Amino acid sequence: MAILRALLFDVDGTLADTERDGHRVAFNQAFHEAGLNWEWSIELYDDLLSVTGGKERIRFFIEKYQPNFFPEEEIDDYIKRLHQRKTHFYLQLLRQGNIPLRSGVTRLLKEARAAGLRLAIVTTTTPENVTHLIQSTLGNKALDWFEVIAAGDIVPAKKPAPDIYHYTLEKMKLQPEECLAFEDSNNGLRSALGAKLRTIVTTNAYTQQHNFSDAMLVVDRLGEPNQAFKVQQGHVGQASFVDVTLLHKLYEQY
Ligand code: XBP
Ligand code: MG
Repeated sequence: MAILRALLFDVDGTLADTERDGHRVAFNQAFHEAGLNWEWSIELYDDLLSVTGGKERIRFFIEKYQPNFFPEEEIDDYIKRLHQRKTHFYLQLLRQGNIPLRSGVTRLLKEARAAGLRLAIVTTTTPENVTHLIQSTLGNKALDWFEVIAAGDIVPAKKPAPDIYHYTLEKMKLQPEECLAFEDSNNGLRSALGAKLRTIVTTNAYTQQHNFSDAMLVVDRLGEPNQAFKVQQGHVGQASFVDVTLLHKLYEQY
């Protein structure tokens, strides 16, 4: 029988609420700098989030909302350069320390380490975004907590494709039944399920209406002893926040 050996974490929306006040703002800063009059509002961004990956999201936006936009250079190069500036602005926001980790994340990571569970990051975001977020919230040494940081263009097909999870499992030499995945969105859940992973979803403002019917547990946050989660799906017994004991229980029941 398999035992639980590792926890695999998505980043955007799961470790931190990075989208509305982080990525979205950085995209707008890059557009402004490039002299474009594009403005991604909070509402519009909801639609744009249906596509994962920043470069892919810009392309989707142009095709859907700016069909007559033709830059002087090759469109791929244009998007790439614009996205590099977006990353620059996003890293600046992270350095300012304005993007905290979500409720319960730091505690659960520490508990998992103490319990000997292996950890990895599995995300579509650019690698520097991950390292800066971890360093700015948990400190430089915390990068070593993660055995694998699978991020960005390391696999060509981004979530909801399962490729990034397959890549991580292969690197860690683990079977899907030995892991739990943590996600916040339908695209993320589909990616994890595609790799046959049992998945816990923590919803956020952008994703609370998504379909999570095949998740093992759906809560509005991991929570803390003094900050209970709201359960939308799954059986938690008396628990009011996600800790390693609850993870083992869910893992065995599911
Ligand atoms: C997250 C994303 C990311 C960010 C932007 O999806 O889609 O692309 O919005 O990051 P998930 P980059 O949480 O499912 O991994 O601009 O660096 O691509
Ligand atoms: Mg996410």
